[in-house]
Amino acid sequence: MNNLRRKTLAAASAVTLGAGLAVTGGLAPAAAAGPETSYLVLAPQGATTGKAAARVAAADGTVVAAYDQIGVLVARSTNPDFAARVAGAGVESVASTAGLGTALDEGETVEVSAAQAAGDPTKEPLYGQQWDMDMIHVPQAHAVTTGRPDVVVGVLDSGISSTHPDLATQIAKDKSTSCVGGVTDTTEAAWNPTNSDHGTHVAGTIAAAINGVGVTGVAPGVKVAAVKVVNDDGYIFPEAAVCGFLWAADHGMRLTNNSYYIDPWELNCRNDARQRPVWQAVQRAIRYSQSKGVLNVASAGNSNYDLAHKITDTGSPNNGTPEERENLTNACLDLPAEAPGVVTVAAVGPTGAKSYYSSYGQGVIDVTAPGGDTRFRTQGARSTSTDGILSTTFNTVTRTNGWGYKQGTSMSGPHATGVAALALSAHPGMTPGQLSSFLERTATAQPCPAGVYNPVPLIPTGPNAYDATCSGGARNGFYGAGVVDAYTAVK
Ligand SMILES: [Ca+2]
Ligand SMILES: [Ca+2]
Repeated sequence: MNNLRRKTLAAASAVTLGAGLAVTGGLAPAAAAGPETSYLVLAPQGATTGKAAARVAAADGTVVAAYDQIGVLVARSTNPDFAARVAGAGVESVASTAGLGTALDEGETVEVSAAQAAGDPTKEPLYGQQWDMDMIHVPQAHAVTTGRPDVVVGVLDSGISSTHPDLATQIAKDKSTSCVGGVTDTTEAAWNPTNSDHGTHVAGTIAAAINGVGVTGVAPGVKVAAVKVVNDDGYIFPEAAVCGFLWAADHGMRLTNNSYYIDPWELNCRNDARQRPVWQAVQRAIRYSQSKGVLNVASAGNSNYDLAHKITDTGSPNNGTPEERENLTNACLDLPAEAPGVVTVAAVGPTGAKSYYSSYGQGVIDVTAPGGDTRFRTQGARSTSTDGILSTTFNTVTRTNGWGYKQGTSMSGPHATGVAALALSAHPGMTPGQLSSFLERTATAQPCPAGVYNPVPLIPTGPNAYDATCSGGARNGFYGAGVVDAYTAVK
């Protein structure tokens, strides 16, 4: 049902971590060494990782990152029996993350050319194409505040182009890092984009500068930090996400934007033995970040999926052969969107109606925001790029910066994040829970459409492919508490 999210994937060996076979002088070759594999090793909740680290070493593993704050180790080993050998006292659970990488839902970029101009936010040269900013009353908000530079937003994504003329002044370079592989690398090249400009687009929506060039972001007065979690094959692995949440928490960030998914099943089942440790590790990381004052914002997904009624998931894993899993229950969470305390954001198009692709679900969606809808105008027959979201881009082939359109809940999430950043600038001191409630309270409620909703019956995948039914009242499954509003959030 979903062509945006479950697109064809580049062939990828998910865990290619370099030459894994160490030569041990003089001894017989180790029997049956396998490819080097990454593992998450969890100490019991609240325990230190010392015992677990000793078990990793004894099992022919190497600890590449130790997250003592949450009792999680990232280890690598070529020993095929590593998981069995590492289990024991001091280790609550262990799971290989091989195959658990999830492809970034990249989206297509339609580039535009930018003229020069100067002036207030509405006079940015491309502002006339930023319908999204008008919709959430960004100009009115900017008359109050554009945001404070001590509010730093972690963009957990594919990196941010630090040479972009609309972003160069907006990046907290001292707080930016790569987390690919679960290990931090703070060199500027490491957190710049390689094969994807997704993070550059997201960053621009949050904080592109008011500088007479290109576009404006929702909160150009705040700073963004690149926290690169997408590897060069376009995958996000759980260890990278864990690293990203901890990095943001330990570097004073108040918000993170998460326009991605971290499990290949899309719906990660807590009661699945293989996936449970992954869920636990990510859960610990998110809980830790909340304890440090971070509000995490996540995209709902582009599957037009009712997250409140999970029955089957036929598309996953998206880095392997699809298998059908019956009877998924609500114990299966879309991570990080459905982790407790995370602001879950759906998408609307230029009319304010649900974007055809946006996932939904009563009790799951917290708010909605502009994500674009390039199909509604022709009932699905054709794509109209200008109904997408215009932001900053980086052409990974020509290595040049620019501006262009993308659509998706990946684009709506950063609007909500930007509004939260403005709110925090205008009303400092809110806890993550208070900020989340405030974001909902200041949103513009929007009622459910009646009956079966489908703005794109002519879409080539079939007349009913994007059917969806909204349930709920003032707060409902399509729009949550409503469309975020930058002005009511700062006035
Ligand atoms: Ca600009
Ligand atoms: Ca939520």
